[in-house]
Amino acid sequence: MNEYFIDPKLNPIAEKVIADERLSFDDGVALFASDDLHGVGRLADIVRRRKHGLNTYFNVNRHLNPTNYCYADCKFCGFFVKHNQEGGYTHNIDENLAMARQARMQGATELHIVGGLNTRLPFSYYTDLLSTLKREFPEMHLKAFTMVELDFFAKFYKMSDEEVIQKLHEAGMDSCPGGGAEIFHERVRQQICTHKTDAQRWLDLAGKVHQAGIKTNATMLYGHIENHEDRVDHLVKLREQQDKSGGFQCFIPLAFYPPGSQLAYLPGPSGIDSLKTIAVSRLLLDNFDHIKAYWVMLGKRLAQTALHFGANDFDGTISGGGELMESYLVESKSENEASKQEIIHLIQEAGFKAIERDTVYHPLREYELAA
Ligand code: V47
Repeated sequence: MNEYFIDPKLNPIAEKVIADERLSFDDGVALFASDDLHGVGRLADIVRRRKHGLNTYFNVNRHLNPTNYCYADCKFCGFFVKHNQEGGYTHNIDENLAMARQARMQGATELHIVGGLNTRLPFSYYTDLLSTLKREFPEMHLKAFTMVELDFFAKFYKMSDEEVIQKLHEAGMDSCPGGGAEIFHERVRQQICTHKTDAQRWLDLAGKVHQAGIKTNATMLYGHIENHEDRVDHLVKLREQQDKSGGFQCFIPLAFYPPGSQLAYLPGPSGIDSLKTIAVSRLLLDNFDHIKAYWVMLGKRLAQTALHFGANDFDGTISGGGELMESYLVESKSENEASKQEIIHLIQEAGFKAIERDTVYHPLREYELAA
């Protein structure tokens, strides 16, 4: 034990954290290897409080998943369907509009729009979707399409990246979600998502989107076949890209949920692993403002605990659901619907101040700590 009350092996890392110095790849591996969960968490909490104090953000949002047809065949995904299989759907514009209208009536300020890589839709489907949503709900932020979808659009519809970004932006795309990053290491990608955008392309595209003045998020899917070094490699690659292009707002570690996927035989990450992963992410990603505890995948109780392990964002209410999200329901369906009041309560009960935000982190309403 020592002045930080942590495993002495973590002392050199603690010194760096206190001095606000950048941690190395090896520091990341050592943090993952440590059995001192509290120690790792306390270091992450120092950084979290330095950046945000007690502020903890959430928004009111809904997911729209326009189609689940996808050619990519990712082994971890329980959402996609191939064109020759049953259970596929593509929502027409009116169906998407009806879901958006319902979300707006429930106070949503954001639509999070992602779907499969559908080879039977014209590009105009996506631009029409965005422009119709924007026309009907100009005040709603459209957080739409991952780097994997942008890559698919450029290749499949034979456009330059810049053209794709410009056309979608003009149609109403305000920012991009962080999905599709999975684990960047090629050995892992070859096994879990071999047909998908590779790491360098994902990072380059994020850079191009940032260059166009558009914010994006970043994710990491953990708890499947990757090892700790792969996770640290992923985080360091994101940190390097952020140094270059600076447009990532938030990092979201995504806990792998095996049921329904081709990797259903795997156990998925434990709660301890999830808390440690959130903490190490907070510590390594010194140039990311926000770390999200995505309650849909963590479950509400663990997400609440994660606020003490470096996370400062709870994601949103996700009112009305979304088919992709429902493919990784960690808790029962009712448990997976959160009212705004419930999120505020979860944040306040954990000892933090709840702040409703818009997608780009402007505070909309603050809820003081309960007396
Ligand atoms: O890219 C797919 C992951 C991602 C599973 O940007 C799975 O604010 C766990 O990116 N178990 C999509 N994860 C979700 C996503 C996201 C979520 C919330 C907020 C934001 C944001 C982004 O979900 C996919 C993939 O990595 N995923 N299948 C699964 N079985």
